[in-house]
Amino acid sequence: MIQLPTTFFTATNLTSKTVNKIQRTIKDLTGIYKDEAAFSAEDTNKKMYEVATYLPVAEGTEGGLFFGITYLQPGLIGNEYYMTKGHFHTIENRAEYYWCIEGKGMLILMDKDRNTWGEAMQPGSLHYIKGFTAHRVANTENDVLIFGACWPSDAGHDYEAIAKNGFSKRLFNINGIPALQ
Ligand code: S6P
Ligand code: ZN
Repeated sequence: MIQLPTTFFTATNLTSKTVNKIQRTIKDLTGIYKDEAAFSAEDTNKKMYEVATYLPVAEGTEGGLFFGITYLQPGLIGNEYYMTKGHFHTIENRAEYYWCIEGKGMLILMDKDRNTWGEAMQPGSLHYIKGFTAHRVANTENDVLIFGACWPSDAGHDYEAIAKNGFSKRLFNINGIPALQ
């Protein structure tokens, strides 16, 4: 991770007719949270996050780049923060950049040997996610967390491995402090 000046990326909106928007609700995170009782007490139609993407070439095109901004709501399910589903790339060696625009959170990373670690996200933090590394973001504060992403257009998303086996560590809110354990 390197720290950029916070004025480096200030855009929080992508407006163009070529921008797609994906919305994920709590239901889309089924099976991911540890506290199943807390999960089933939630309104599963509530919005968890939105992703605005600019896809200038067809998905799967070799050599192109995609760009996206994720808007992740604040909240807890049990003691676990609202977070993205997380994925490896289908072409596993494909890398990606994330950078934090607004809010605070934790980028949770896991390699193929299931070693898991976190990088704190705050405005201006730039994160290089190397290939073969699963990535997920948790919102650790009370405001919306907004972060940008840029990834190869042929990377693809493999959600299955994470949906099945999860990350080897979870990020819990322990007395108000994020703890990866
Ligand atoms: C795409 C990039 C992001 C995520 C987004 C939502 O490679 O990593 O745009 O798609 O942050 O996360 P997820 O895990 O639901 O795709
Ligand atoms: Zn990715």
